[in-house]
This record gives sequence, structure tokens and C-alpha cells, in this order.
Amino acid sequence: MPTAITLASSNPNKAREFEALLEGIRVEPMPAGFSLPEETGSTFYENARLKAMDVREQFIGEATLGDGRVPWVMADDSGIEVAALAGAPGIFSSRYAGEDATDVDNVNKLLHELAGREDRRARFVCDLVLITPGGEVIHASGVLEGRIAEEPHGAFGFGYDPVFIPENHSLTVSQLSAEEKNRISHRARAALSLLDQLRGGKSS
Ligand code: ITT
Repeated sequence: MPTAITLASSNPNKAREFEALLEGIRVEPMPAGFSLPEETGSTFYENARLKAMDVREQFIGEATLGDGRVPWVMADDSGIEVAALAGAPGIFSSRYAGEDATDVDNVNKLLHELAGREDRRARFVCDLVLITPGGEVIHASGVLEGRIAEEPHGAFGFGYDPVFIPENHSLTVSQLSAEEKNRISHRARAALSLLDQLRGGKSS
């Protein structure tokens, strides 16, 4: 079980969020000057693996820890898959309405594509890849099933939260508190699965 993990992401909020989910493990942002590769994979898993591998290589190349040690490196990739759109926007969730799309642009495009459709089933997916200091790849994923609302509701969260109603709920994720979201989210489920695997002994 690691005591600290470096997160291959440029988003400092994500490190804090994962630290809260992975109890007892310190989650550090990657060092300043490190970069992320282009996400050229065709699945969430492939993209998360690309990010984690690339940042690990940068640690090895730059011997940043000074004593030749390589840290545990983790990356995530996530998005939303909509059944009636054959799984779109999927890995393109953050740029569904274009390269510079805002969350509102993406939500509007999704509502437009689903206009008049009966089948509004959707799911949030998160894939996590953690690479041990020895180079072993550990993969965990989490899914939150639900459906797309007819229109946006609520003020919390980000991305597609205003139009996503989790299964067994009648409110959108944007109408839930951060604590409630963190109890059921795809990221939380992926983090739990990762912890299970680490506790199961996969911690070289
Ligand atoms: P990186 O720089 O670390 O890659 P990102 O901002 O691209 O982070 P993600 O890969 O986690 O963020 O998410 C991709 C998109 O999927 C994100 O822009 C949202 O549109 C959507 N998404 C992912 N998780 C979400 C959540 O919990 N609630 C709402 N939308 C979410």
C-alpha cells in the first residue's frame, strides 16, 4: 500500500478530491514543468494509461526524486456515455461541442442531440491507472448509471452534472451536495475498487 501517489493531471482540484477518496494516501500533483501527453487512446483506460506512463517516464528521465526512486504514479480519465448516441460523447466528453467548448456548450449539444428521444439512459465512467514503482499497472474503473434530464437543474458540480440524474434518484447531480456526489460518483467507485485491489496485496 503506497503512502503517497503522484497524480498525472494538471488539475490541482483532482489531487485533493482523490486524496479524500483514497483515505490514508497522500495525493500530490505532478511537479511543475512536467507535461501531459496528447490523449490519443480510444478508451478511457488507454488514455489514463498513456498519462500515467508518460509522467512516470518523466520522473525516470529527470530523476526528480534525486535518489533514483520512482514514485507511484496515477492518472484518471472520465466522461459520459449516452446509450441513444451509441456511447457518445465518451472519451470526447470535454470537447463534445468543439475544442474550446464550455460545459454549457457541451450540455446544450447533448440536449439537442437527445431532443424527442425516449431513451435517455446514460452513465458516467471513470478509469484509473496506478503504476507501482516497479512498473506494475493496476487498473480500476467506476460507473454511475443514470439518465439525461430534459433540461438543466441545480448549481453544484461541473460538466454534465446539471442534466445527469443518477439511478434511484429524482434530482440531477447538480442538485446534490458535494458529499452526496462523492458517495456515489464514478470517481468514488473507481477509487474504492483501487483501494480494494491495493488491500488485496497488489502493492509491490
Ligand atoms: P484532465 O486535465 O485531468 O484530463 P479533464 O478536465 O479533462 O481533466 P476529466 O477527464 O475528468 O476532466 O473529464 C472529462 C469530461 O467528462 C469533463 O470535462 C466533463 O465534461 C465530463 N465529466 C467527467 N466527470 C464528470 C462529473 O463528475 N460530472 C460531470 N461531468 C463529468
